[in-house]
Amino acid sequence: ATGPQFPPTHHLADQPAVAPARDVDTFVQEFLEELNFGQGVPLDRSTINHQYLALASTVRSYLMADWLATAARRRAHPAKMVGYLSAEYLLGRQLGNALLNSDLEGIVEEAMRQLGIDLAAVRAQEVEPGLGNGGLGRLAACFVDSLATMDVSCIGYGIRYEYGIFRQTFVEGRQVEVPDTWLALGAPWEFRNPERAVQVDFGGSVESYAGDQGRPRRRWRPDWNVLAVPYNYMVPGYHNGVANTLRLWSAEATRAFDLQIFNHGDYAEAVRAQTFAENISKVLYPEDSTPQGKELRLQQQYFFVAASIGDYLHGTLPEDFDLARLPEQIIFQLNDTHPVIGIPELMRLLLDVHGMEWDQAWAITSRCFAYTCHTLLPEALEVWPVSLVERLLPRHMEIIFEINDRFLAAVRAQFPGDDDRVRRMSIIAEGGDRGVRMAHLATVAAVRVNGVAELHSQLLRDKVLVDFAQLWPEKFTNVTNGVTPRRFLVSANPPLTSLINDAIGGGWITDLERLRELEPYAEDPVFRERFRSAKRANKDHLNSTLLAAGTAQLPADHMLDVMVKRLHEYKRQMLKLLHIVSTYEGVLSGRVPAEQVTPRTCLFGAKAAPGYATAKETIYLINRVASVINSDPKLDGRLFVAFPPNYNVTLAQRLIPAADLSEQISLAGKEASGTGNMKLALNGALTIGTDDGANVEIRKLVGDDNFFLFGMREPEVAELQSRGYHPGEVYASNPVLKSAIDLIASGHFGDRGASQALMGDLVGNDRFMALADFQAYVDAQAQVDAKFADTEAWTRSAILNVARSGYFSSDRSMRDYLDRIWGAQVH
Ligand code: 73E
Repeated sequence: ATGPQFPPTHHLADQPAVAPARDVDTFVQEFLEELNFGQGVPLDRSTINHQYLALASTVRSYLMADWLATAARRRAHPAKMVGYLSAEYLLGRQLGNALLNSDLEGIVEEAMRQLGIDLAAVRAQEVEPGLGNGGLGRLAACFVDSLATMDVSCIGYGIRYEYGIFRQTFVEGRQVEVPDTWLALGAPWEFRNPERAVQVDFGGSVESYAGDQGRPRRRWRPDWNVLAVPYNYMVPGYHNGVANTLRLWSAEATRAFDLQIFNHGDYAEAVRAQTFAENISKVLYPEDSTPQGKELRLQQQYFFVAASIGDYLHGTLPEDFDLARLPEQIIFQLNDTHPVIGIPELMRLLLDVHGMEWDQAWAITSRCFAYTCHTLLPEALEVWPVSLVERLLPRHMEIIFEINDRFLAAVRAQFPGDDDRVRRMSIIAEGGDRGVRMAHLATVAAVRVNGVAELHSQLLRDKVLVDFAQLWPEKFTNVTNGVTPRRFLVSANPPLTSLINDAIGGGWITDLERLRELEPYAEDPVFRERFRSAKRANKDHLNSTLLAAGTAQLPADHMLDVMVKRLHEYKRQMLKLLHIVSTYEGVLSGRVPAEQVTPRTCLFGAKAAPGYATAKETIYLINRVASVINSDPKLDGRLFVAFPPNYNVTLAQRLIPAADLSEQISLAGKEASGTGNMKLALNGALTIGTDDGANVEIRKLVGDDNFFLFGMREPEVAELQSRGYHPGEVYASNPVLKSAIDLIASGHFGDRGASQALMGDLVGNDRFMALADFQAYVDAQAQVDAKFADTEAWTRSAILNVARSGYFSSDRSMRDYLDRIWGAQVH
């Protein structure tokens, strides 16, 4: 048997946990105890790190009673639970969030003041757990926050990467990646629980044997395994006494590590084998939206999903649970295709471990999963080579083939003679290298398939998964993404939060649509002035952060124009750069007098996947353009380009509240949703954006007067693509564009070779049609400038952006998942 074995639990008398008293004196005492007995130092010898670890442990002990009580309550009143399966959780710092949600901020500030401890410095000591790449991982973190705040029974399952997303540094303008050693100085938020470790098997072969009444059955004979050790994190709800669990798995060698090929009873080899096992959770793959097809990546996926499903079935459910009722107890939400191998895994457990027949196992499995797709880029869809799956997970490959056979039989029955349709829909991509199309497997098994914004869900139905939508129209639905207002407004933006609270009270924090009540204040000149002063305070705060990081300061009177997101061609950082360079070139050539340039600071934040050459060249170019523009006196200080390194959640929380303009300029039809767009609008930035992803919904809600729309719409993009797109013609026919590109290619910003190569690719290929949208973008930026010149009009629009962004709370997203997908009940 490969199922995990748990030691017996001894049921002692129920003893509710008691939290320490919520007063400053008690907190000081608890903190000093943690410092002395937990860290082993007296206050006067303690470093900032000691203080951070002690403070985190103290805050954690206040949350502990909630955590235990929530778990006990859920055991006593079992409701359908959400098992959120995600390979990434981009959590951001924990201390601030724990203080906010537990309402301990005031007590802690006073306690630290009394002890003479610099709370800001202590908070800055925390290294955020960067266990994700970008939007997909941050979305998972927002969702678990909202579920805790809404008191929905949820466990988040994922991977405790020893190294999260790399730390980005710039060396002479080029991105250099540094390993993220987030665990090095201590990990005060996690609870390791080795007793609930789950063995995860790999490799080997499958054999037949005679089961009950001589029935032929199959069984997996794996040839190596690792131990998945859970680390539990609390997920506190906002001011509601709830704390859910996030369970992240770490790979360790099993005690009797029997990887035969590595271990021949030789001690040194055995130790090496241990390292081999630990490799599985060693590092987060740093590619966002481009699967690497690496064996280790598939190992990671199976590792965390097998551990999670095993943990739920054999560790969380009561021992005598009737698995026929599994779909009433749990819904596993698949965050993209990364956890989709969980589908054949549940089938395997039901068939091979629990002895069910296929039809019964499938009836259960096909009601336990729902699938969220996050992309439209064909190259982002995961396809695993059949040969690899066969080698690593032979029994799963058999099960996938069987699922496919039965599925294709149903397709043939519905569409007789339509062989082409059968080929298109098959889970197995045929041809030289056969592959498993994970999105197809997910769609076949899931109760629901959702996209992440209205346009994206529409395109899924009409294009990417059109055959499936014809077969099962009722399976397809939309849930537009959202963001947690606790982290991205209350915590990140105290000046705006208190302004809002003064105007409409605090109910909006858990009911974000109530921000609508701010609408009338857009007409109040006193409120507008206070709104501007909140923005200024946020800019000052951002400046102090940039100063500490050794990055250039932002001039106070500039428009702060931000583009923060992963570096990807489809997001079109190059389009923004072309606008910057054309503004500069206009001044250089005398076409535009410097005094007509609106004072702006264009701020970029972006990591490039380490293997993504074009993205890295773009970063290098942005940095070179920045250094020339920032020091050219001809611009009269009116245009600055800032590119602080290592954009992450912590920096996002500083930057977003300070922004005036939000750049959301992806090629229409490519950005599934975006969530930075929501955070920026919610913090009062106006958007300049294409009709893409959630921009469509933002514009509808905030109104055309408060949004700068430009560029081709998705159908026009498709039309141009099919007609044949020739960027060289656009280049030749637009003199402003041509001058900007020529200036770059001339080597004006250094490294002529690199510049020419990048511009050559742009003029020759331009896969994401930046040139086609250039003029429309420049025109829209002129409208931005005109509006910014009218301070009162701009502020009015900014306030309306805040007031009308309540829809983008992840609380609303969670309600939509509950209504449209999970059918689970709140409470
Ligand atoms: O549009 C975003 C979306 O807002 C999309 O690109 C992103 O997910 C966000 C949340 O829904 C996304 N990330 C990935 N695919 N889509 C991805 C794929 C592979 C590895 C890591 C991330």
